[in-house]
Amino acid sequence: MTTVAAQPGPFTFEPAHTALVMIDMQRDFIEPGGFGATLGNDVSLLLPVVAAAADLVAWARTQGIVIVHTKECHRPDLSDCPPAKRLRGLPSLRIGDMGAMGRILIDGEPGADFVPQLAPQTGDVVIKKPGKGAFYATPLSAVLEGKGITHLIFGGVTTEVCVQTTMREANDRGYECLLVEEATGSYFPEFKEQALAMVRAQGGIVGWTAALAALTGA
Ligand code: C5J
Repeated sequence: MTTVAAQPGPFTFEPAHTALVMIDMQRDFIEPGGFGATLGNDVSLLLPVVAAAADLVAWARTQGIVIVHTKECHRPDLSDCPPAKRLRGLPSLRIGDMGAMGRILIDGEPGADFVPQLAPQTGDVVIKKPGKGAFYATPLSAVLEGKGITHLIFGGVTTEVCVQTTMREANDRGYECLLVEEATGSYFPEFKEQALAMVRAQGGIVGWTAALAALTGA
């Protein structure tokens, strides 16, 4: 068993029954010209997350922890993209339109791929998801159950959207969840801080948060 100094209290896990879920570290969210930028966001705000997320993945490999990479993307024919998602707001380009990194948020296009520092390795699990939560319309539950996973460690982007949604889905399914603070980020730094606070409030209503060094030094 490993115990980490976390908030609101210690987080204890067995690496053999733990998975790291790295959420949506894709070029479409992190690089200029992708989905995040079309929505008017300053994507450079997510750059500091990349190194910390890569360090988290590297640490998980040394522990033999299952590594899951999620990828928000849609089929080229958009059959898995609800019109409500595609048509909402006034982005400069919509999902499926041609952008600087290929069609926005479409599976197989360069923009939907992972940033090189977070590229999956052989043996990692890749989950393609059409929604914000990684359990919705994906095989994630079955994969985790098949591997006997009880605890999840989270990183990725963005904290208050896909990371928090997935953590809440996981919490409702009975997983013990830890979010690693430096390995997650938002286009809105204040939303990140509030999301971390929401997770660990009320005795850990959604789970725990911890600094990366607390985990890697545990
Ligand atoms: C968003 C995500 N922000 N991965 N997706 O639309 O958080």
